[in-house]
Amino acid sequence: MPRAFITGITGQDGRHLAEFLHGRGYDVYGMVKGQSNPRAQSLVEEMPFVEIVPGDLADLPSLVAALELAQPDEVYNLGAISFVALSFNQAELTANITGLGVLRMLEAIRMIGGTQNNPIRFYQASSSEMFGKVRETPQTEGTPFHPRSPYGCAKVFGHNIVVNYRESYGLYACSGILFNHEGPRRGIEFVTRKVSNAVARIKLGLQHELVLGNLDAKRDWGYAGDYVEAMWLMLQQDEPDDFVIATGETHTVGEFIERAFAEVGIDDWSGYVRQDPKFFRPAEVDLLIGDASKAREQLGWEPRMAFSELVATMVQHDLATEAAKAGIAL
Ligand code: F7E
Repeated sequence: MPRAFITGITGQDGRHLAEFLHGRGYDVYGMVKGQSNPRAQSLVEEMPFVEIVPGDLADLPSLVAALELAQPDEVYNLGAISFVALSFNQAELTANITGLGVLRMLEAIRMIGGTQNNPIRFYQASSSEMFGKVRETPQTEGTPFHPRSPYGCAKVFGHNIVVNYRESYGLYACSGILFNHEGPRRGIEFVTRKVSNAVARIKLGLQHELVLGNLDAKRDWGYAGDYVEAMWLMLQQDEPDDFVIATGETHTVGEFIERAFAEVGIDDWSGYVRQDPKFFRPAEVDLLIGDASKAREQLGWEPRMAFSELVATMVQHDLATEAAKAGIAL
């Protein structure tokens, strides 16, 4: 059985990827940091097939030990401080984990290596946040980077060091430049899930207001379940390369809100939404829209879930979950 090692396994993408790889017959190892990590406990309950391995992206020896234990064929580095807003407050931590963590993982792979005929293949979770103040629209693999947050800066470092290790040491290392990808497993701090959850609670009478920041920012939102397949496809090619993964459609935060309220039959949502400067960022990424032609042509990858279905799926999931928690029959 092929063996996969995933950092960030307790996050949205980690869980989707673990499920996907398990379905393809992989033995799945997931790196979890810290002592008595509650997210690890819930992962074990949700996905008992995952073998938990201790390790921390801030600690190179722990990464070497984790790889020695897992003996993977494929390593997926999804671990990061991934919340852009937080990265402004914890810039050094973000640089260390989201940026230097990639370097440490690559070094650990060089040390363990895998066999010469079967070297470890490495996937890095690069991000559309690297494009930041975009230099061209839509963004492709060739678009210059102009990050707008400590998170974006750290991801640029991670991306460049992957290219450098590929060119310097011949590692099979790929970066997926993933645009925003969402779903019911998205953390509540991200705007889509914050909105879907609040809309569900407002519909159920459990909440009366939704407080947000910038409603004009535009994002290319896809479904996380579709995007993990692209990660895997990148590691099945003859040669390692980097790929943009996106839907090619962009929507404002305001449009997401509108669609989410419409899903529960509320057409005039203005009375429920308030803006607060505390949710605005020191520097914003105004517009993202990706061109995934290379992934379509070379990987045969396509996004399956459209924007309206994504919003509906998230709202319906949150309606069911919030109603069950509150003992409300739908
Ligand atoms: O913000 C605006 C906010 O936090 C989206 C991460 O997965 O995707 C994600 O980064 C937009 C921004 O995601 C609120 O200003 C308005 O313009 O959901 P988000 P993100 O920053 O785009 C990329 C590809 C990654 O790599 C990241 O790891 O929504 N916005 N009001 C708000 N955002 C939040 N979170 N909360 C608000 O109240």
